[in-house]
Amino acid sequence: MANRRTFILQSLFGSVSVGKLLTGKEAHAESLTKPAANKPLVISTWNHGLPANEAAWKILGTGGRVLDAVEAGVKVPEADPSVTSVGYGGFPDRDGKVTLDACIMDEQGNCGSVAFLQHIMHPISVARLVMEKTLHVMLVGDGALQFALANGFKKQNLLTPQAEKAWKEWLKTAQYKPVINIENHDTISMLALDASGNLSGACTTSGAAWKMHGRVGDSPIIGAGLYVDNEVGGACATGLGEAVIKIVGSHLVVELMRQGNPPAKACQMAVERIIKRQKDYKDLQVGFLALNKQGEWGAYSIQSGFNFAVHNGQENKLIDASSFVK
Ligand code: SD4
Repeated sequence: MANRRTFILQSLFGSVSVGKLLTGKEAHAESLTKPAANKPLVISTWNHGLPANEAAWKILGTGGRVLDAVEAGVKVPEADPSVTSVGYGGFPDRDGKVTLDACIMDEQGNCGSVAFLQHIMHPISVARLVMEKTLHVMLVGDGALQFALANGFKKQNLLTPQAEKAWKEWLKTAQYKPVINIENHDTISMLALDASGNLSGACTTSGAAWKMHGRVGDSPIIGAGLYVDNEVGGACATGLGEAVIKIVGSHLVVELMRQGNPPAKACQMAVERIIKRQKDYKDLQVGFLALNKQGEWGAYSIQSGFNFAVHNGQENKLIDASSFVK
């Protein structure tokens, strides 16, 4: 994370909603002045969104299915041991167990999810199989593991020496407090739009580091960590899952876009909903990222420091989200 900020570029789009509350009318007027958005397009959360977008683009940019693109994209940080908030190498819970949450949603509104899954490096692919091969939306814990193993996934130790060392360090005080923008919660959430205007999304995480054993966050909850409606757009979340679940955040952002709000404004309104409800908002981070059917995107977070990666075929760059607390 030390070099996160050195990579950050502020784009024209990113500066649209910086530092002021826009009324619905103003935000709409601003969105009309934006240049025509490109399709296809892929966006994802945090620094690890850059390599994830590259992998997604290989499929999206060559006319592949948008669902395949988002799955391939988020598999990159899932397999990267240096990303300590997703998949292999993710920080464990307070008992030293790496437990993973993931979900995926396609352009037809189909969705699949796994939660509290252990020992499987690619929970996103298990979530996709839940969607495609079962009558259910969500499998958790041992049931999800059995399903994965029955479908050819390999059981692996996901606790890397680095994550184990960090956990043992944490055990010395064993104090649980989510740390804003620090590695203990940096989910990858990805949204993509293909050339013909179809949307899909994926979200995968090891959740909050040092969480209680059995804790599930927003990331595998359809409507909280991710939501895609092919008529309108998609949205996804990062940050403290409990705060996102309480407002069913991603579904809220999509519904706000349905009412005519541009993506950045819809994300901002959802953050303001959290701020209104959570007296302790100064101590927590939540960021929303959204993409509409026209290829317009936007983001907003409670605290500064949330960034996201946008790949439009010409460039793949990191952008700072605007935030409520400057
Ligand atoms: C969770 N929302 O488990 C996830 C963590 C996260 O950025 O998003 N981190 O609460």
